[in-house]
Formats: sequence, C-alpha cells, structure tokens
Amino acid sequence: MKIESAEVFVASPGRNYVTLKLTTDTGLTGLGDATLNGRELAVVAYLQEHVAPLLVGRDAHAIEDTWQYLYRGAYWRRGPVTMAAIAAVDMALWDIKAKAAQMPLYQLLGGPSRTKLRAYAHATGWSTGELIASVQQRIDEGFTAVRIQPGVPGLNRTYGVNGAGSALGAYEPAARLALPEEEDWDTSAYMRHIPGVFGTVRDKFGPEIDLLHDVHHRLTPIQAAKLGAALEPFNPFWLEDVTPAENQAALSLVRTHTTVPLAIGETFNSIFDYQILIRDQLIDYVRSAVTHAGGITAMRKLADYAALYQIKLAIHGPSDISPVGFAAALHLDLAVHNFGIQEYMMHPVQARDVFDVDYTYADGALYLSDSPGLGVRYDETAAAAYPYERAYLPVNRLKDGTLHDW
Ligand code: GCO
Ligand code: MG
Repeated sequence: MKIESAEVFVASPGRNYVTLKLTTDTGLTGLGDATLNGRELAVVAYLQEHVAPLLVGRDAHAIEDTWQYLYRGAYWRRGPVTMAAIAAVDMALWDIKAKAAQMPLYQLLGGPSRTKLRAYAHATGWSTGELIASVQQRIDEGFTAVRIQPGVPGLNRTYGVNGAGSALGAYEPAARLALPEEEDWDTSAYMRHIPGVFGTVRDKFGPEIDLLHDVHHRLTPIQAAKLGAALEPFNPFWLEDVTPAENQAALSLVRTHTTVPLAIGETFNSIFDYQILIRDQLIDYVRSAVTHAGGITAMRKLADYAALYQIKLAIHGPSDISPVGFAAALHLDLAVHNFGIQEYMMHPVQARDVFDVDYTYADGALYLSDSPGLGVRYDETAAAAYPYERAYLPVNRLKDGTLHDW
C-alpha cells in the first residue's frame, strides 16, 4: 500500500486548525493534526514544502521508518514546527493502518486497558464567585476533576480567564489582532490570591472533587516551591507548569519543598525535553499533546519511559488541539497502562461542522467507539467556509514593562 497524495488543509471553524490528509493507492485516507497555536502556517509550509514531496510513493505501512526518515532526515532535529509536522504524518499513517486492519486504533496499540477515560474540565471566573459558579456547572456536567483558574486582583486580564461575565469554556487566548495582545502580570498579587481561592473552593465543594491549577510557566522555582507548600492543605490534584522547565533541574528545588503533584510538558516536543524530569522523578504527569510531540509513535515511547518511574500520561487537550489530535490522544490513553487523566477543554461549536468525531463524553469520562482508525472524518467543503485568519497568543508584561512568560 503506497502513499499516493498528501494534502494540507487550514480552516478556522471557531479557531485555526491545520489538518493533513494522506491518501493511499488503495483508496484509504488518514488524518493528522498539525495545529500549532499562533504559528499554524509555519507547519503548513513545512508540510507542503519539505514533507509532502517525500511521502508520495512511500509504503504507508512503514510508520516507524517514516518517522525516523522525517526526524533524522531533516538533520535539524526537534522543535515545535518539525515535531508537529511529523506528528501529523504519524497520526495519519496510524489512522490508515488501523482502517486497513478494520480496527479502532487503540486495538493496534495493545487494546483497551480500561473501560473509560477520566476527564477534567476548565472552570474559570474572574471573581471567586464566578469561579464557584463555573465549578458547580462542571460538577453538574458530571466532572469529578476541575481545573480552577481565577482572575487576579489588580490585573486587567490573566491566563485562563476571559474576564468578568465571559461564557463558560469560552476562553480562547489566541486573538486575531495585528500584534499579540499584551496582558499584565503581578506575581506577588497572584501568590497572595491563589491560596484563598483554593480555600474558598474547597470549603464550598469539600475534599472529594479533584482540583487542578495551571500556573502557566510564571513562577521562579523558589516561588513555585512556596506556592506548592501553601496549597498543600487544599490537596491539589496537581500544579501545572509551575516554572519554565527548559532547565529541567529547576524542578528538583520545587520537589524538595512540596508534595503537590507536578504536571509539566505541554510546550515540550521531544522525549529528551523530559529526560531529567522523568529519570529523577521530578514530575508526576507528562503533558505533551500527540500533535506537538511527534505523534503516536513518539508519545508511546514517552509513555513507556514515564511508566518506568510511575509517571502518568495527562495529554494536553485544549481547544487548539484539533479533534483529530484529541482523538489520537484518547486512543493512546485507552491503551497505555499509565494513563493519568485527560484534559477536555472542548472545541468551538463551529468545529463540529468540519470534524465529525466518534468519541463521546458522559459523566466525567470520555469514550471511544469501535469505528476503524482514529474515528474522525474531515469535511473539506465545510472547512472551505471557514478560511484561515492569523491569530496570535498573548504576551505578558510585568508592571515595569518587563516581558514575562505568558
Ligand atoms: C492548557 C494549556 C492551554 C494553552 C494553550 C496554548 O493547560 O490547556 O495551558 O490553555 O495555553 O493550549 O495554545
Ligand atoms: Mg497548561
């Protein structure tokens, strides 16, 4: 079975998505997600100019060899653009192989290791009152794990919150502006505010519900250690991205001072980005998206490496991972032994016009169907009605204007 064509689609049903479609000489098609929020067209060009011409004529079944060919053959290794392009090809080839076998993809990854995939949703609100209402709504929807992101007094906007009165789950950070939106940040105000928010939410909802929080790369290691220690009485399920982790060793300082579980890696695109974090057990959850870390082939290897150290998968599942990349995550989640939890931010309603998915949500968990492959179909006609519009993720500045991590 040979690859006959490789087509790249860019559409914006509610937000930008990049989708790769591979077609074989036997008429089978496979889909891959190549969406890199704020840098979509870089991946489009990489695929169209440097990958698609190499794929035509290749054995569609040779997934590992194609992965190695695209990874080592580029010479310039790793990086979010390269690994998103490789991920899209990899997902599409696994989709094709599973369709050829007439099996859902998870069956080719070892079969089901569980009956359902526990999911967490985002609760958000500028005020603690709004946040409480948002948590209640997620509980009413059946979630038993909720990420809580409040506004910070004195700031105009902050990560995870659209601002007062925004619709639940409407948080879309990428704005279609000529330049990235500039948000403001105040670490001291944030550090003073968060423990009280956790206390109020715990008082309201009790000890059962799992509460997650995303620090979004904004603290120094010692500040992260201090926050972790301060939140221990409220038993967080995890603190995510407590500090920028290119310097993986920085997490050892955090680890020394707090037992709060740590989740890292949504901006990572290679197993090597995790090597010290996993080897030294500095984290508890691996966060990369299948779309950003080289696809199913790479994520499976990462999952198995993490499993040696009792570290679990918590694959990145925001609205800017397309339903194709999200479905790929679910197939991996179902098959691996060390599944932790699946982020489920949901997609814009318009995305349903373009992506027809077979996965479902019910009572706090996600479920896959037995349809062959990834279980996602892409409507190219519908996609054409949503043309790409450039959108940037925000940047962040401190009160004195210093650029800070967003
Ligand atoms: C998360 C992430 C997202 C990112 C977004 C960037 O935990 O889901 O932090 O909210 O900010 O994916 O494009
Ligand atoms: Mg995050």
